[in-house]
Amino acid sequence: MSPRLLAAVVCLAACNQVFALEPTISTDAQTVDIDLDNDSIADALDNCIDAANTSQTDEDGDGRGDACDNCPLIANFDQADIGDGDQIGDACDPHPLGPADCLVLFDSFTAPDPFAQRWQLEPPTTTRVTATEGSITIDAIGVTAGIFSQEVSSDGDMQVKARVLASSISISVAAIGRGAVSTGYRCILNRVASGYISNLQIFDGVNGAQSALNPLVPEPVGDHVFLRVTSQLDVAHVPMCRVDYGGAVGAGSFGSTVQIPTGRFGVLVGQSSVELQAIAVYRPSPGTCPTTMN
Ligand SMILES: [Ca+2]
Ligand SMILES: [Ca+2]
Ligand SMILES: [Ca+2]
Ligand SMILES: [Ca+2]
Repeated sequence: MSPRLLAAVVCLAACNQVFALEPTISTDAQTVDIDLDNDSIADALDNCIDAANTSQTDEDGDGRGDACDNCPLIANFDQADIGDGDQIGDACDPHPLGPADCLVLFDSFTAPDPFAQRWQLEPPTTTRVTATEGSITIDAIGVTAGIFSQEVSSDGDMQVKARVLASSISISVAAIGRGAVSTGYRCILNRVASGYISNLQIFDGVNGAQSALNPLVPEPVGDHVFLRVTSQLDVAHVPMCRVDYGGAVGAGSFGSTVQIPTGRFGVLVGQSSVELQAIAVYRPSPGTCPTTMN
């Protein structure tokens, strides 16, 4: 064997070790990191393969990222949208059998900075609202305080995921007009200091507080509540309220037609401290849905 050939054989045996090279000769497609939406998350790991979402946030923990989840606040693993095919999942669709709806506002409060652009404080000068990464805390011990959206719809459905921090609570999900918060309508969840839900009230600017909705079975409340107010198009704008807490659900509708406000939706808290984790607002969809704020 010539000296040159001997050197080549030795190198073939040892060069990979000398240069710490890995034997990576493969063009197999399975070894290539495909990233269709170019968000730096490989499709094999991406919870939205066709929507750029580097943050991968998944508010409801159902494996679908918020950016592509057809119900971002409700775990719906099957993503079923059988009723009307409007891309709003059956589990959260204000009108699951039609007409079509749009998601016009979704905020999981991942960034404090845009908060001031999307939400107004109530009252405007309150210091009881604190925006942090991932949540909004409303400290309303001794006062009433809250947040309201910019105008997003003249009719719609608001869904709120919250965590109660204090033992007593009055939390409202509301749709209001441009004027005072007494306009429009509210669904009010009351909880007494013993830690039991007392009732779910409805309130509108014309009739004031109405009787409690369907009686709620008293039971200890978990840390989390899910509140929802819906204006039902199919029954002449009679709003509905719904609350899910622990293992129980309370729901009911207003007794009469309520004047539809101009389109701000919000949350008011009284005598309690509440952490808002995410809010979604839907509206009926004549035409193209706007870009969602999130
Ligand atoms: Ca993605
Ligand atoms: Ca999800
Ligand atoms: Ca979902
Ligand atoms: Ca739907």
